[in-house]
Amino acid sequence: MNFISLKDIDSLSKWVSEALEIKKNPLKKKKLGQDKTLGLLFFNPSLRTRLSTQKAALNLGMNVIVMNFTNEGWSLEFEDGAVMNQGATEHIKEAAEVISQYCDAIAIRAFAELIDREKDNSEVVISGFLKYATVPIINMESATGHPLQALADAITIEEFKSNQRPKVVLTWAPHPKALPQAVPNSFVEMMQLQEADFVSTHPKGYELNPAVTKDSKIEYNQNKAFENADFIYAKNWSNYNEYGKIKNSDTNWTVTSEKMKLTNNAKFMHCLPVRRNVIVADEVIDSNNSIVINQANNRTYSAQLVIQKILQDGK
Ligand code: AN0
Ligand code: CP
Repeated sequence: MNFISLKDIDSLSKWVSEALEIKKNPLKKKKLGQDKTLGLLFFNPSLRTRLSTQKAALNLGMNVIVMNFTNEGWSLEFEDGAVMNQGATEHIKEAAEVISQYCDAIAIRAFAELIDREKDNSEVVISGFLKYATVPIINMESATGHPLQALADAITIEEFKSNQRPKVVLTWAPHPKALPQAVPNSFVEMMQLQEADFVSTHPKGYELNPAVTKDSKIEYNQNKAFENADFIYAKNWSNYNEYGKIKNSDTNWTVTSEKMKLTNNAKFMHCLPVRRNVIVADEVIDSNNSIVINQANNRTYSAQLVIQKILQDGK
């Protein structure tokens, strides 16, 4: 069993209730992972993913080893048949097989490079590990998705919703750096599995990959989208059509308390890290309606559920 995308979840509602059970008693399966090792490989920075996934594995009694490829570790070649006379020192073929001997599962973070859309869509790093590793692979944010985040978001919405069909709004907001589409992609895919009135709002031209959004609703007028919302989920992403470009930095898209007044007293969500007073005004993220800290807490239980399923699968 691998956990690569939302497609690996057979029933979201079942997974959410299982995660909420884990949350009630996180140490219940402390023996399940005894003498097993989880490897965490980072090709990009992290705070929550690194610590919550590690915490989840520890709750299951596992050992955890972490490797940063950002400034430690050899630079890897992913192309089969490459003549390796350039920068890369080691081929994914050896690297993945070797790491598989040390670990019972491998979790990987490898962001989109935002240069070549086809290359990012082909998920070079995750695909390389899937091809050559001999143990289960977990996605800790790849080029096109962040399913552990989306699962934590689903758990959080379940905990905070006050009606069976909440209005959930994904809103784009400005950011000074070009960011991947992974988080909004997985959020949209997760919302498509939920009973909800789901709307995305973003400037024209900021459409995500249509293969992801399919027929999900888009409202280009942010104020209109916010009307009667129960949840506002803010996130920046760079342009998908003009791939990786910043085409808009309009600060009118920042989530302010003025805009939150249009909602049905909505909860404010963001995956974090967030740029205050760029994505969201202090007054919103510091308000009682902000559930970003609860959301980050649920990262532990989404990871723990996934690791638990992988351990049980291997028995
Ligand atoms: C990353 C992103 O937008 O994909 C990670 C979010 C979890 N964010 C930044 O790089 C700021
Ligand atoms: N939300 C999230 O994945 O945070 P980190 O990038 O800090 O891991």
